[in-house]
Amino acid sequence: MRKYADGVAENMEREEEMKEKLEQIKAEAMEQIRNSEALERLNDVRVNVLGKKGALTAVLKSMKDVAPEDRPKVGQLVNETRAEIERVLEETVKKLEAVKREAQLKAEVIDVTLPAKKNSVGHRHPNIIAMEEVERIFIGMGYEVVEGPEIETDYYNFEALNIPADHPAKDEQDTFYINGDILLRTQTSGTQVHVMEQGKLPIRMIAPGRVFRSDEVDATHSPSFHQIEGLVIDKKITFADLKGTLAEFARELFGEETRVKFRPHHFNFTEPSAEMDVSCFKCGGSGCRFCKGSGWIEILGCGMVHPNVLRMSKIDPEQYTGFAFGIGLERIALLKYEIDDMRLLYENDIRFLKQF
Ligand code: 2U9
Repeated sequence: MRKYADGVAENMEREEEMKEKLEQIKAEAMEQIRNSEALERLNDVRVNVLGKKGALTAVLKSMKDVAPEDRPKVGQLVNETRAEIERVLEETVKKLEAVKREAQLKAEVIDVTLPAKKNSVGHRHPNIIAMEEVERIFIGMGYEVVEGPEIETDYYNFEALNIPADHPAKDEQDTFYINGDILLRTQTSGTQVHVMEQGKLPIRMIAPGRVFRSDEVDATHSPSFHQIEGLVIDKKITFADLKGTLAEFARELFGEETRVKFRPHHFNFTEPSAEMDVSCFKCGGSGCRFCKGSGWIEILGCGMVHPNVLRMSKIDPEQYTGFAFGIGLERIALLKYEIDDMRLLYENDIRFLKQF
C-alpha cells in the first residue's frame, strides 16, 4: 500500500524532472538561437520549441501528470521559460534584421556624385517642325486642318481634279497602284474633294500629309514625301485673296521683309495657275549661291480652283469661286534649315535630326 510520504516524494521527483526538462529545453533553444545566422533559421527555432508540436508545448501537454497542487508552480515555470525564450528570440530577430538592413544599405549604396544618366527622348523631325510651322500660320488665319486617306481611288486623286484618264499630267505623277482603280495618293487634293462633297460652304482648310510618286531617289526627289495643300471656297473669292494670303504666309515663314512674285504656270485643277517665288532670305534678293544668283526662291504652286473641279463636287461655279495652293514640305525644310540633300531627311540619324 502506498504511503502518503511516498506520494509526496514521487511528486517532488516529478517536479524536479519537469524543472530539469524545462532547463534543458531552454538551454537547447538558446543554443539554437545563438547559432542562427538567418531570420529563417530563427523561425525554425520558434516552430520547434513554441509551435503546436514544439518541445515546450509537449511539456504543457504533460501537465496532467503533475499533482494538482503542484500545477500552479510548474505552470508558472513553463510560462517563465516560454517568456524567456520568446524574449531572446525577439531580441535576436531585431539584431538579425538590423544586420540584414546594414548589408542591404552597403550593397545598394548610391554614389550621388556620379553624373546623371541622360534621358534619350528623340527629336522632332525637320519635316514635322516645318509642317507644324506652316499649320500654325494657317490656323492663325482661321483655316481648319483636315487629314485624309493615303490610299485613294483614281477618281479622288485624278478625275475629280480635272485630270482625265488619258491626260499626260497623269504620267508626270505616276504612282503606285494597288489595282487598276486604287492607288497611293500623289497629292493630298483628294482630302479637299472629300470636304467639298460634304457640301458645307464656305471652306477654308489645309490638308497636310504624306504623298507618293514613283520618282527615283536623288538629292531633291523621293518616292514618298509630304505636302500641305490649301483650299478656300466662298462667294467672291478672287486672285487678290490668293495673293494677299500667300504673301502674308511667306512673311510669317521667312520674315517680315520677304517679297513675293507670281509666275504663270499650268495645273489641271486651277485656272489661272501660278508658281510663287519668295525673295531670297539669305541675300535679301541681290543674288547669292543659295538662290543661284537669281534673288528668288520657288516656294509653292497655286491658282484659282478650276470651274470643272467645283462642278464635279456639286459646287456651282457661278455662285462660288476659290483658290488653292500646294507646298512641298521637304522643300521648305531643306530651304529653312539649309540642308542640301533630301536623302538626309530619311536616314533617321539622331545626330543629324538633333540640329534642328
Ligand atoms: C482642289 C483643287 C485644287 C492644289 C494645288 C499646287 C497648286 C501645287 C505642288 C507643290 C509642290 C505639288 O508637292 S508639290 O510638287 N502643288 O503646285 N497644288 S494648286 O490644288 C487643288 C487642290 C484641291 C480640290
